[in-house]
Amino acid sequence: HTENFPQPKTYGPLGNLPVIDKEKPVQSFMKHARDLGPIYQIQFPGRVSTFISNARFAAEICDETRFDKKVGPALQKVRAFGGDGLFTSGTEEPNWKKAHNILLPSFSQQAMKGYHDKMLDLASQLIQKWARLNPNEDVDVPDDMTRLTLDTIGLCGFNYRFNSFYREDAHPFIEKMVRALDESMSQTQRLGIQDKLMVRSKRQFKEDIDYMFNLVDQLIEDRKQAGDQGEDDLLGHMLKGKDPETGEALDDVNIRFQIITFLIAGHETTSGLLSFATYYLLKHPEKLQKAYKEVDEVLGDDTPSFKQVKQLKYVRMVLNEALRLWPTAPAFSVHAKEDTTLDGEYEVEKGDTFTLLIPELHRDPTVWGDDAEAFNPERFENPADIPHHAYKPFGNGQRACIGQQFALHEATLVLGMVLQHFDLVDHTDYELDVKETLTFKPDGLTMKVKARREFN
Ligand code: MNH
Repeated sequence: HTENFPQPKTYGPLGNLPVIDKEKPVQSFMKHARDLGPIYQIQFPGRVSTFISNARFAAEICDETRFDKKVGPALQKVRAFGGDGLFTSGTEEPNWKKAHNILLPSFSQQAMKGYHDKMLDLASQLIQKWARLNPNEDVDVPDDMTRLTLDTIGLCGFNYRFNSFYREDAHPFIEKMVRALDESMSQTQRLGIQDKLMVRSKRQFKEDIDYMFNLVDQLIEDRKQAGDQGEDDLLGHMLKGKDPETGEALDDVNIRFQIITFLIAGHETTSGLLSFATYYLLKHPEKLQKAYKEVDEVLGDDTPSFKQVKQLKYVRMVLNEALRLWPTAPAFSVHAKEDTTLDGEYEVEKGDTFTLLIPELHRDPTVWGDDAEAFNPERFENPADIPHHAYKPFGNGQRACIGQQFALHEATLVLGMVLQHFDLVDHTDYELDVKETLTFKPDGLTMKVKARREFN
C-alpha cells in the first residue's frame, strides 16, 4: 500500500537511485525533504521508503500504541554481525525483551556512578595526549574522540582496554567495523544483480565479521576463565543476569551479538556528538566563553567528580544543541501495528513503514522557530520549553537508546575537561563537511589546542 506521496525524479528500473548521493544518502534525503515536504517517498530497486520530516507526523509515528520499531533493509544487513542483539532485533523477538530487562539496570543513574572513574581514566588519557602536543601539531578531532569513546565502552562495559591512545593508528576493530557497516549500507543500495557480482566485498565482509566475532569470543572466554571474580559491568550482567519476567539468562550466541552491538552503538555516535559539539564551539566564540565560565566555576582545578559533571548545565546544553542540529544517529524506522491514519490526513495500512529524518524534525520551524538552523544552546535552558515529540536524538519509547545517560555523562565529562584544560583554535577555518557511515561525523575536523592550566 502506498499513498501518492511526492517523489523525486525517477529513472526506470533504477527508481530514485540516481538522485541519492552514495556517500551521503541521509543528506540527500534531507535535501529532498526541503523540496518535497514533510512526507515523501523514495523508490529503491524493489522497495519504497516513506520519509517523515516534521513534528506533526513525527508525533503520530512516535505513538507506540499504533507504531513499533521496524528492522528495515539496512538493519537487516547489520544483523550479519548484530544478530538479535538489542539494536537489530524486532520488539516481538523474545531476545529483545529479555536482554532489555537484563541490561536496563546497567544503565541506571546508580550504574553511571560506577562508570565515572573509568570514564575519567580515558578522558585523562585524551587530555594528556593533547597537553603534550608540540605547538605545530594539530588535533584530529573525530579521530581522537573515536579513540576515547571506543576505549570508554570497552573499559566500562567489558573491562577491556583497547589502548587506542597508545597506538599510532586506530585499533583494528575500528577499521573492520567501519568497513562492515559500510558494506551493509552499500548492499542495500545495490541492484540485486550488482550485489551478486560483489564477490570481493562479500569475502571482505565475512573476514571483518569473523575478526569481530573472534575478538568478542576472546573477551567472553577471558571473563569465564576469571570465574566468579568477574566484574560488575555489562559483560558481568550479560553472563549472570536473569530476566525477572521469565527467569531466563541470555545464551552465548546472543551475548556475542550484544557485545558487538554495544561496542559499535556505544562509541560511534558519542564520538560524533563530541566532534560536532567541538565544531560548534569553535565557530561560536561567545558560546565558548560561556562554557569556559561555567567550567571554571564548577570545576576550577579539580578532577571532575560525578556530582560536578551533573552541575555542568551549559556544557550539557551545548551537547543537546549539537545533537539537535546533527543528531549522530540520523534516522529510525517504524511500522504500523494496525490500519490507522497520519493525523487523519493520510490512510495507513498495517505494515506500512515510515522513516523519521531526525535532522529535519529537529529543524522544523513550526516548533523550533525561525532560527531553527542556528546554534543556540540556550533553547535547552528550560526543559519544559522543548517541544513535545520534536526532539528525538535517542529514538523513541521502549526502543529508544538504552545508552543515553551513559553517552551524555561521558560526553559532558569529556567536553568539560577539554574546556577546563584548553583554548580551542580553529586553525584551518574549517568548513563543515558531514561524513556518513551508519552515523554522522564532521569529516576532517582538526583544531589546535593551547593549555589553559597545568595537567599532570
Ligand atoms: Mn544508542 C538505540 C542514538 C549512544 C546503545 N541509539 C538507539 C537509537 C538511537 C540512538 C536513535 C534508536 C534506533 C532505532 O530506533 O532504530 N545512541 C544514540 C546516540 C548516542 C547513542 C545519538 C550518543 C550520542 N547508544 C549509545 C551508547 C550506547 C548505545 C553510548 C551503549 C553504551 N543505542 C544503544 C542500544 C540501542 C540504541 C543497545 C538499541 C536499544 C533497544 O532497541 O533496545
